[in-house]
Amino acid sequence: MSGPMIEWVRSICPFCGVGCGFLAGVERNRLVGLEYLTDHPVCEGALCPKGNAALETVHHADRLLHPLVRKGDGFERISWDEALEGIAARLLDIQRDHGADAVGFLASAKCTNEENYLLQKWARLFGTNNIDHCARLCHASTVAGLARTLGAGAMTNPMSDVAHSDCIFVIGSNFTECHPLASRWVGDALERGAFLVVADPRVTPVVWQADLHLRHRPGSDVALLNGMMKVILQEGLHNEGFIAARTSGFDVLRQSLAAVDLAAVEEITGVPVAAIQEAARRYARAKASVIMWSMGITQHTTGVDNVISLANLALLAGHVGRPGAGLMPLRGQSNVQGACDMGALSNFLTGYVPVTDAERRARIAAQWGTPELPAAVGLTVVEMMHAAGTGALRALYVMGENPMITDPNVDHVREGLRNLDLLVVQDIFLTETAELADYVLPAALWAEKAGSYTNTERRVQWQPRLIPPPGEALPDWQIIASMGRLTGWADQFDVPSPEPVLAEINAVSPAYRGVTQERTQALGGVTWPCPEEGHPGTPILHETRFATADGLGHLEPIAYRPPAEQPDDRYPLVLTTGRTVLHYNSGSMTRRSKALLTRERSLFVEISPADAAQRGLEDGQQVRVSTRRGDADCLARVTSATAAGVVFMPFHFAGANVLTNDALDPTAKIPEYKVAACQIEGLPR
Ligand SMILES: Nc1nc2c(c(=O)[nH]1)N[C@H]1C(S)=C(S)[C@@H](COP(=O)(O)OP(=O)(O)OC[C@H]3O[C@@H](n4cnc5c(=O)[nH]c(N)nc54)[C@H](O)[C@@H]3O)O[C@H]1N2
Ligand SMILES: Nc1nc2c(c(=O)[nH]1)N[C@H]1C(S)=C(S)[C@@H](COP(=O)(O)OP(=O)(O)OC[C@H]3O[C@@H](n4cnc5c(=O)[nH]c(N)nc54)[C@H](O)[C@@H]3O)O[C@H]1N2
Ligand code: SF4
Ligand SMILES: [Mo]
Repeated sequence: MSGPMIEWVRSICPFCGVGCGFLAGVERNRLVGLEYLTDHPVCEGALCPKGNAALETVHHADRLLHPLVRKGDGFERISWDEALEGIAARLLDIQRDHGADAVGFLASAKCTNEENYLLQKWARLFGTNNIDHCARLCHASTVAGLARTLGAGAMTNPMSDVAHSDCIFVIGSNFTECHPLASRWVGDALERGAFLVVADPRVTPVVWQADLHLRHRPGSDVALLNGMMKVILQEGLHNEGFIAARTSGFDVLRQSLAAVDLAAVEEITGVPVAAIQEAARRYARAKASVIMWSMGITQHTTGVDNVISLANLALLAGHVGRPGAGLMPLRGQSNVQGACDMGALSNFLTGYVPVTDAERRARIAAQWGTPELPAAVGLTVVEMMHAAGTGALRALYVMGENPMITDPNVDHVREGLRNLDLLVVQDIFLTETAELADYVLPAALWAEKAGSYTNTERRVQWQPRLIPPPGEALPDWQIIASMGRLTGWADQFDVPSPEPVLAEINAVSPAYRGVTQERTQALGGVTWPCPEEGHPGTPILHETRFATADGLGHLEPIAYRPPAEQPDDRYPLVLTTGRTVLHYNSGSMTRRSKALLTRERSLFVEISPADAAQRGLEDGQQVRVSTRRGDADCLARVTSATAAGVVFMPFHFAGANVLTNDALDPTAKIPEYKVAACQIEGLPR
C-alpha cells in the first residue's frame, strides 16, 4: 500500500540574510523532510546547522494557535474578531486622545516584503513614522554611512564575487558562524592564493583561516582604519586615477590623515604598527580587494563613523565597482534587506525616500490614495522603548520581534513595555515580549504563507505557501490588512493575497519595478535595482558612477572617538556581545530546537586565562557579570579566544542584554552592543 507522495518544493532558509535554498518535503499538509538544492546559486546544495534545523520549529508544540487577551497575570483565548476589533478600538482611542505619534510599530526582518510594506503603509496612514525594526539594531549605521558616501546603503557585490578577490579584509564579522554559506566563497579565493586580513578583538573561526589577524580593542576601529589609510598615503599606494575621476573630498581627507600618528594608533588599538602597515599594503596593492563587515563595525556609538571610514579606505584604493572589489556589509536576518527596502524605518518611506522629502513623499501619498503622509522622522526602536518609559508612547504594535531579549538595557525595556496602555505582539511563539502583551496574535511562519524575501546581495526570492498554518494562526499580511481596514482604510487594505501587494511595490519603488512575482519565482530570483520588467537585475553597484546626486564617492575625514563607556576601577573589563553558530538572535526559534539546544544550553561568558586567574575563576564555574545597568549569572568559559581585558557573551539567552549599554550612535541611533564596561566575580559553588 502506498501513501500520498511527498512533494518537494523549492524554499528559502528562514534564518540568515545569506538566503540559501532547499527543497522542503510536503506530505499531508506537513513538512516531513528537507533535501539539498544543488543548483541554487547561493548555496549550491549546502546548508549550515540552522538551515538543517529549519523544520524543527514549524510543527513545534509551542506554536501559538489562537488569539489571546490579557486576563490578570495570564491570558484568555478570544476570537479573531474580538481581538482585531478590540485592538483597533484601543488604537483609535489613543490616536484621538494623544495623537498618532503616541503609537509605535515594530516591523519584522523575519516577515516578507509584502508584509513589511503593508505594516509601514498602515503606520503612515495611521499618521506616524514611528515604524522601525531590528535593522536599527543591526546595519542602521551601514545604511546611513554608505548612503552618505556612495549614495546607496546596500552591499555592492554578490557574495560569489568574493571568489575573485585577491585580498579579503574582514572587520567585525564572524561569517564562519553567522553567515556560514557566505564563507565558502572566501574559501575559493584562498585556494586561488588570496590574502585574508581579519580585524577582530576575538579569535573566531574566521581568524583561524587568516593570513594576518589584527586583534584590536573593541571600539578602536576608526583609529585602526585611519592608521591603514595613513600608511596608504605615506607609501603612495592610493589610486590617483580613481580618486580624481570618481571621488570628491580627497584634499580634506589627506589633510586630516596627515595629523594621524601611527604610534598613537598602536596605543589606542593595541595593534603593532608593523601589522597595520602590512594590512594596508596588502589591501591597497591587491588587484581586487573586498571589505566584509558586520556587527563588529556597526553596533557602536561610532557606527556611522566606522562605516564611513571603510568607504574612505575603499575609495582611496579604488577598490569598488569591479568584480572582486567592493564593500560587503553582510546583512543579518533573512529579510532585513527587504524590510529596509520596503520602508520599515522611521526615517525612510518605501525605496529609501526620506520622510522629510516633501515632493517624493507627496508622490507616495498620491499612490496610497491619501492627501498627506507624516513628515517628521519617527522614533527608532530604542527611542520607542525610552518613550514608552516616559509615557510619550502609549501603544506598541510588534510584528515578529522579541525586544525583551534583543534590545539593550532590558530592565529598562521591561519598565517601558509595562508602562504602555496597549502592547500587541504578533508572533509564532509566546516570546518573552509576548508574555507582557495585552493582545497576542498567532502568526503563520515562512512555510505557511507566500511572499518574497530579499537577501544580503539584494536578491529577491519567492517563498510559496507549502502548508496551512496551525490552529487559527494567520499570515502576517492578512492580519495587518485587517487592522488597516478596521482603523479606517478599507480601500487601501483590500488585500486578497500577497501577489497584488508585490505589484504595488513594483509601482511605488523604482528599484523593484521589474521585481515581479514571476521573476522572483525563478531559481535564484532577481537582484535589484531592476528598473523594468525585462531588466536582468544589477549584481554589482557603482560600476561607472556612484548613486550620490553628483555621481561621485564622497571622502570624509573622521576623527577617532572612544566608546561611550570606558573601563574603570569598578568595571575594569570590556564586555562585547554577539553570536554563536548554534543559536539565532533571541533564540525564540533555535532554543526550541532539540538538536541545537542540546549542543548549547545556557548563557555563558568567555574570559581570558589571565583575567580568570586574577579573579580565581575556573572554566565551567558559575559567575556573576555586572555593568552599570544590572547583573547576569552564567557559566564562565576560560579561553584564550578572548584577549585579556575583553570578555564575550552571546545574547541568545536572557541576561546578556540586561548588561548592554543603550547609548546610541547620534545619526543611525544604533546602540553600543559591542562595548560595555563590566566586572565578573565567582559565585559560591
Ligand atoms: N548563528 C547565527 N547566525 C546569525 C545570527 C545569529 O544570531 N546566529 N544572526 C544574524 C544577524 S541578525 C546578524 S546581524 C548577523 C551578525 O553577524 P556578525 O556580525 O558576524 O556577528 P557578531 O557575533 O554580532 O559580531 C561579529 C564580530 O564582531 C567582533 N567584534 C566585537 N567587538 C568589535 C569591535 O569593536 N570591532 C570589530 N571590528 N569587531 C568587533 C566579534 O568578536 C565578532 O567576531 O548574523 C546573522 N546570522
Ligand atoms: N547584546 C546584543 N543584542 C543584540 C545584538 C547583538 O549583537 N548583541 N544584535 C542585534 C541584531 S543585529 C538584531 S538583528 C536583533 C534581532 O532582534 P529580534 O528581531 O528581536 O530577534 P529575533 O529573535 O530574530 O526575533 C524575531 C521574532 O520573530 C518571530 N517570528 C519568526 N517568524 C515569524 C513570522 O513569520 N511572523 C511573525 N509575526 N513572527 C515571526 C520569532 O519567533 C521571534 O520572536 O538583535 C539585536 N540584539
Ligand atoms: S547560511 Fe544562513 S541562509 Fe544559509 S542555511 Fe545557514 S542560516 Fe540558512
Ligand atoms: Mo541583525
